[in-house]
Amino acid sequence: MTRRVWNRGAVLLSLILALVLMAACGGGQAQPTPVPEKPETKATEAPPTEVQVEEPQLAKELHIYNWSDYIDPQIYEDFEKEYGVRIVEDTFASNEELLAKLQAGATGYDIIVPSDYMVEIMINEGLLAELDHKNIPNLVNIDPMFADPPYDPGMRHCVPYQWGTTGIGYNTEVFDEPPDSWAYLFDPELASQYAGKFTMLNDVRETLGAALKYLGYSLNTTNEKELMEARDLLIQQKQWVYAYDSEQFEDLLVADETVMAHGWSGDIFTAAAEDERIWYVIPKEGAVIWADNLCIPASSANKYTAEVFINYLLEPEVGAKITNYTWFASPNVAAAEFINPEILNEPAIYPPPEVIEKLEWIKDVGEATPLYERIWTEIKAAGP
Ligand code: N2P
Repeated sequence: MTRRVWNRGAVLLSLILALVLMAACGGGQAQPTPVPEKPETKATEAPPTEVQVEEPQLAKELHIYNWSDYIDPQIYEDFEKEYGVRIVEDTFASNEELLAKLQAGATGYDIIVPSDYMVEIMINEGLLAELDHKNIPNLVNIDPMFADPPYDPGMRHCVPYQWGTTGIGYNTEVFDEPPDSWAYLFDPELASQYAGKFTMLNDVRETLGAALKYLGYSLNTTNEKELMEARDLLIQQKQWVYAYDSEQFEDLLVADETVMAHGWSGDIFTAAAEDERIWYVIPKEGAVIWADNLCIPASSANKYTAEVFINYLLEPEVGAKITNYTWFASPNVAAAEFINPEILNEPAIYPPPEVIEKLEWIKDVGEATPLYERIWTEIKAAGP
């Protein structure tokens, strides 16, 4: 639909300007300057310009590139029923996979879900569109704590979707005490006891990050010596690792293939919801805190529809539906009253301030990125 906006506004504006000028020049005294009722138009001149404003139409389909198991599929169906837009989902397993896809020129995606540090990288590479906030009035529902993230000030490009931590999922029947230290995964004496029985995330920053934390370093270090130490530790650990996996680690725990998993809070808690033997712990040395975000690639042809969908996801009930399915924490404050209290009151999902203090955000390591990548490739290629 095309809405025509005639230039009545312009006429009104000139009238107001004229009146303001009159008042200013005449010190309040009325001046006899005639104000034309409408601009004179000479016969040869073009008629007053029309401003044409495109009223956006909804696309028929929206393509979302998401992490696996990261939304209640019912939400896609409800959105289609309400808006007539079919959602097509494709999944990725790491931020680096998502970045590589976009860098390779993939253009079919309308919504992507990168984590914090990757948002910053993507903004710098010009891969993200700027959001039109007036199409997303439900932004008011975002917790002020998440509304001005350092990686995307003022949410200019993205809207926080879910947040959580990266820790250790485990089978409570196998452990007398919770494995609340990275030592369970890295100390040769401890880790060897669980040989072939634990997984590590298939993720350069997360897995190097866990090793760095165990060694007492920042998981954003650019110090080559520290990074080499972490590399050696991971190569040593490899003999006890069942698999590097970011999509099935929770299922492997439930299936008794493993007894421990380096993994994301919500994924472990969804497993715990179906198998009471499973639980999750944030290692005492500290761990990763992260937030994933809904962003629109600069290449999307359906930006308006993507914004309408993002706004829909921010509805309080819909926001709660997401968290009630994923068991990750929600940045949507208005959703809280609809969130399962078991989730809301779980300190391992919404950690208390003293735990949050020990957590570290992954940051873009800039020029050290190729070094991280090289180390990761070396680890993956190492025997056994
Ligand atoms: C969902 C994975 C969450 C991604 N299965 C953590 N950034």
